[in-house]
Amino acid sequence: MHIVDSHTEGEPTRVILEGGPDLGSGPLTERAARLATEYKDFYRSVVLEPYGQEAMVGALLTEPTNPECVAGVIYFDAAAVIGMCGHGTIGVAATLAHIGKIGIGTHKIETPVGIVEVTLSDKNTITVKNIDSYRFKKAITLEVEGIGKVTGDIAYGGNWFFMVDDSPTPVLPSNIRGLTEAGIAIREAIYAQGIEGGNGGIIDHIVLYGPALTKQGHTRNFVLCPDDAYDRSPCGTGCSARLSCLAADNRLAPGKEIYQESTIGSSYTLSYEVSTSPTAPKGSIVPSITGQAFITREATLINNPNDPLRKGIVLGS
Ligand code: PYC
Repeated sequence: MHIVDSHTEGEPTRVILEGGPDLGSGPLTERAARLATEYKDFYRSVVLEPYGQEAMVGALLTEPTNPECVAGVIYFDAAAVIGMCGHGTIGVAATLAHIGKIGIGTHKIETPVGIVEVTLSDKNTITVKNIDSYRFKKAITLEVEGIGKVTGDIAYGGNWFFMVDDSPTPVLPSNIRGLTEAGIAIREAIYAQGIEGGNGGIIDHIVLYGPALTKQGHTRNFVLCPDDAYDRSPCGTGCSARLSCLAADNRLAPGKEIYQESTIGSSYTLSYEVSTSPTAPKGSIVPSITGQAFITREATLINNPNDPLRKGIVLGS
């Protein structure tokens, strides 16, 4: 399998250029559902150790159904096939530039949740114009074991997020374990209390916010992903969901830029426009996320049928 690895603001992406499963030529939602149900061992093996690494998101390139798009892509982590991935899209754009498929300028990429736009200012600096994003519910209070009451918004940015403005534990790089435990406890409370996103959407990403550690930063975030790894970048879909909440609360004007810090101190530049789509939910915005990706590896991934760990290291199952 031909792969290109990159990191976007510290968060790894592995793009499968060739050698992935044949998911047919139907809509990307169908292909993503097939990957999720029929090829779970395959996609997990790509990102789990020993072939992958912690926090890695995979991006399976596929033919787009829309001829205006330069590529179709389906994202996954070690736990699930996910709808969209902001850092992954920046990584995919850098990868497509690396292999000479796209150049400086704006290009469209098809994902299972819609078409996104990428603009390459140079081969590393990329802006993603994401799909329509919106806040679904404001100020939901949960009783969380070991923490107590936690209040957050439910918002959509290509994945479903529960976003807590005042993290119950400091958002500091020295507190990854405490943040991870708090994120998992909040996610368990969400599931236990039957809380969902729109149309039964599974809220599988948790974001905790704390004060920025730099002068230009708006806030610093900690993002727990479905595989329990934290996002080293500020999380593109999480930032999209966040922008929709800031817009809904009149805390940020359209077009105004802010800098979102990640837990490790990398950042994205964010802004939004009000969505004009007649089919978008009320209050939807179109987020823009700018960050940098760097290619780290181009390789052939060899999955040896005799390797007892070819499906990846899975502890506790
Ligand atoms: O950047 O949207 C993102 C993302 C989702 C999961 C990991 N990164």
